[in-house]
Amino acid sequence: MSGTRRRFFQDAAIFGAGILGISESLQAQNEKAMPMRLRETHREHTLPSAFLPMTTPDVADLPHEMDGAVKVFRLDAEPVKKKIAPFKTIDAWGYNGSCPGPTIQVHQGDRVRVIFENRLPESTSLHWHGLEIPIEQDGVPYISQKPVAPGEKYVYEFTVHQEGTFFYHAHSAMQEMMGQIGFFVAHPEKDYKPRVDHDYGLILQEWAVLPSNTVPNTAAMEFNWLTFNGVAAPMTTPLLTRLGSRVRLRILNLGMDHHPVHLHGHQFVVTGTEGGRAPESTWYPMNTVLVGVAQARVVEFEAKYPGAWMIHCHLPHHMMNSMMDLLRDRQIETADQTEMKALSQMESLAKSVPFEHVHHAPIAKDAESVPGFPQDAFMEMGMDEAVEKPETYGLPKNWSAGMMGMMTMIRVLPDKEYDAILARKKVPGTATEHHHES
Ligand SMILES: [Cu+2]
Repeated sequence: MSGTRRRFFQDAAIFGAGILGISESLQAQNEKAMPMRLRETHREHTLPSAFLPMTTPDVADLPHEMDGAVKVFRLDAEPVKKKIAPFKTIDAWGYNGSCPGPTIQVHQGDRVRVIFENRLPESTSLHWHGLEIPIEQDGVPYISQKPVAPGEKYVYEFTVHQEGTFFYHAHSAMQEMMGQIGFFVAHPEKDYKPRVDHDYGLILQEWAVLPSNTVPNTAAMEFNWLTFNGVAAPMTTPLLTRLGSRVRLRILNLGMDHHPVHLHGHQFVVTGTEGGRAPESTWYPMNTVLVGVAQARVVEFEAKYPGAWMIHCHLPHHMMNSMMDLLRDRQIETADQTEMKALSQMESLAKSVPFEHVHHAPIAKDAESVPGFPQDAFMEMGMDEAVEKPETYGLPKNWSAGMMGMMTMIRVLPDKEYDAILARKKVPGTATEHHHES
């Protein structure tokens, strides 16, 4: 098949049009009308498969060594001090100093060995969620193995014949709620079509941590801290995308609630689940996807519209940070206060945290006379400087006052702005720098 003809078939498939119905001249018009970035993407489709790793913002990848043809990973379960907001650090449990644990990325067909060490004060194990592997690798205490005692090692080894978004976690309920989970992504032997330019992963977790406490209450049914990849907004690192690129988002949930995750300004299709890639005939447009407990949802979309677009759980209580941590026993008082009193209280609290700024949206002159007031007034806290990083460069002043809880943003940036942020990142090739140049 000639190069032109191959591209024609691929483009026709990408546009979802009947191959026989498209003439070469119409195809040429389509290419002319496409933004430059999309045209580049199409060209990449004809190249041999280049590996585009997933980026897990705020969580590192787990490196591996090779032992012959076996990929060898080392995972240590251990307690982790985790800063989930500028004014809140909790005592979580995780792996290799990280909560959630570091992301494991392999390829379909890989032989994988995980040398696991338990540095927790109690027994544990590792379960490979969604993987079709022999029963003795399933990581369930007493059923498929003896629990791994504190100080002990255990070696898991299996061949990954699937592709998709999987995860590892302790197979002990309370340990799961202490944070013992991490991504296990199996990239397909042959690239998915259409290919994407950006691939991001988010792990959804919830925590019940009382004010002045640091240890999550794993038996609680009400949660006051909601995180993406172990941090609450505005500490979540924005996802950078190039205008005109195709984006994949893998969203993984392990907690007590199902989370309806909503994307602003764009429609997406669900291209996969925790079971792997979904056939294209099942894709339909949506912008809110319910990610149930123990599920993964993989969505893809074209980043068509420039801007800083929110992605967040839409449960109202999951779009908040726990003010109780700041206000403690004064919280009830605050709801009954005049504007001046509430404001001065917030300002003095902000200084102790430290925030560099307290945002205060205007209220009506007669606000105090309206039953129900205040609701969200006084609660917004700007902390732009406290959470500043290259990925937040160029956002409007006080942007952080609008970001709380299980929330992050996708920044759709024209090339010049995208490249300017990449240039600000000190160590290229890590964190969210993942654009593949070819
Ligand atoms: Cu939620």
